[in-house]
Amino acid sequence: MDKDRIEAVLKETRSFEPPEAFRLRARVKSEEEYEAEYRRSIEDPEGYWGEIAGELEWFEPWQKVLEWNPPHAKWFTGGKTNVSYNALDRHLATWRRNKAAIVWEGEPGDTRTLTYHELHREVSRFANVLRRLGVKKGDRVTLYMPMIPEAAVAMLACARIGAVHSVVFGGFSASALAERIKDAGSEVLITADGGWRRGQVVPLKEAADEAVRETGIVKHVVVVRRTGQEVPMEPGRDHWYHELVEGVEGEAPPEPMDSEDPLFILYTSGSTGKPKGVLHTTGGYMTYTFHTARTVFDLKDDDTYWCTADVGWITGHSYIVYGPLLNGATVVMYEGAPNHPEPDRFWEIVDKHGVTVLYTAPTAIRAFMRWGEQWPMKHRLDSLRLLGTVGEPINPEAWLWYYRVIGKERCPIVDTWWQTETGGIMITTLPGAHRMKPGFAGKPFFGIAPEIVDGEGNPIREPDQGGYLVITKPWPSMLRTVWGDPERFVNQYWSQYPGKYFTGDGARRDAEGYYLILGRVDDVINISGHRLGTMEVESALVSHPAVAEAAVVARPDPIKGEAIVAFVTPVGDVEPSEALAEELKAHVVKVIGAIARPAEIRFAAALPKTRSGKIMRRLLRQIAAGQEEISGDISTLEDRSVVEQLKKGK
Ligand code: 6R9
Repeated sequence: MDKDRIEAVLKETRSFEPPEAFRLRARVKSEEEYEAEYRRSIEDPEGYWGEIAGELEWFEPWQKVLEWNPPHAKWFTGGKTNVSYNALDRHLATWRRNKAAIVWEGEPGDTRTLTYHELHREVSRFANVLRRLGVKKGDRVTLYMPMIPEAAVAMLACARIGAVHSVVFGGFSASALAERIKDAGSEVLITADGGWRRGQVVPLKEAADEAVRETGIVKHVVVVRRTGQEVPMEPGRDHWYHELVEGVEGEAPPEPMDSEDPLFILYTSGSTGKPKGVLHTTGGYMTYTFHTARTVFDLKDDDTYWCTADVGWITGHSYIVYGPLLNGATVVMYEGAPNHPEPDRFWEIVDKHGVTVLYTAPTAIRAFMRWGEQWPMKHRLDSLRLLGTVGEPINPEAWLWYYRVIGKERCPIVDTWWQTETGGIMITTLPGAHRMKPGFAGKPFFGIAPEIVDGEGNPIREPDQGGYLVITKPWPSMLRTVWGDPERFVNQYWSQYPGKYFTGDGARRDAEGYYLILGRVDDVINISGHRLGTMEVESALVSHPAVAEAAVVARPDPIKGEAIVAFVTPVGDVEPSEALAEELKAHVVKVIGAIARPAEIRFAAALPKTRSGKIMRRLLRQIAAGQEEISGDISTLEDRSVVEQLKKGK
């Protein structure tokens, strides 16, 4: 945990009322309105969620809103629906038919706009293609794509035919992709020749080929032509997207899905070396993302909404694709880097497309701060009316900069806390209802019952006390299981405090009920808003022949939030060197992907261990943070000379 940030939050006593002009038009207009609706949602969750779900279309009604056998929840049992139908067809009967659904901009500056009518047609054509390739309801399809409209099309096409998509972030390596394809058992992979990033081609097809070779189970690879360079195509296995959809009918009946049928798997890091396939299902996820998207982002039909995440993360699933499209919103999608060709690319996009709601990450905001105010100052930014952040705690300095320089003190900021597992936003202020406190995420969303508990699971009721953040009631978009590992689902999330969902985050609540998220309390680190398990990086390191043992910790980083420091013991006859450090960094990138590249590698003849053989991570964290004096108890440390060595071991 970053103590400096927490101190800064507590020192920052200024708070900000939602601007009056915003409040008057907001969906939730006051603290009182919020309180009344919150109370109702907690006292009568079935009535509350039944009403929201009833705003969407169901082919057959549900019998029961909630069946709760902890830790297993079923929402809208017996109900039949289809998420793609609700995100597309539902709008076609209205004036939204010709409204822009996706306004896309490629990094080189090319643009495409798809109306709801056009998006429906593209999704239906590709759904027909997938059916022809033999994909059936329940089959898993892996996506490994750049940020292009076809990524959303492919997700919605899977949803349309009842296939379970598993999107793997395009920045992951071939072996990370292979691991996820195997775990999900996907026989179909959808990818592209490449994507643009900082003017370079990210060679996705190359990595996809390597992954497919490694898995041996993929029968079809569909390739979107994006970057246009020559890529090898294996006859019979590889198909060009544009050839497959050519002349295919633009209508495809949506598969009637049971409310609890799987919608997607999304892999995320946990405290073991193996990523977890978080499973989300149909009815509850649809209802919750629909309701949170419109309420938290105050979506109106004239909004142009831009979430800068990648579809490879949960934020992209819930708040680029599903939530906004279920609301018939206009969604901006951007392919590339925020500083290409210049550090004002985001602001150029805001002005060019008239973005009204912008949802981004603290790490991006800190990077913009570093690049300087002159870049946003070159643009009007007067279309903006609401700002959001997600992915990691925001420090007050970054919050205030975002508020002043980007929002011109006119736009409320929603600091949204949630997780891959929660499916949707759980804690946030509502932009027209709540006073904002920089650094505090805010209050629970409707139907969400957070609690702060001590190590024994006793609720901490007094304000301003740190503890573990748990959720005590089921909510519609909660994960249903870990794909292929139901025990891990129970052990990971429901065993610490029986009957309560354990988030893995620490938090404290102030006297007004605002939550301050303290950060992860497990071995998960957060780099630029992306989750990584320390064990994942450690297993990548020890898979290198020169490494005998490795321990990975995070140190605070001014831009990325956290950075990886790896302590490495080389095997017997290997001499540590700068070259070896570089080689190990490259090795981690090869095994996991660029986001996992260690910022620093420190060599030592041994790692600090307790007499019972446990690596003392607390101590390593202090060393990594550059602390001269090691605080806390080191009486159990087996060999004290190790500490001196590690401090020097740069
Ligand atoms: C949506 C997403 C989840 C972890 C979560 C927490 C951190 C996310 C945050 C935040 C403080 C916020 N986190 N949002 N911490 N304030 N507004 O990011 O999902 O990738 O699964 O990460 O991210 O530590 O537990 P995911």
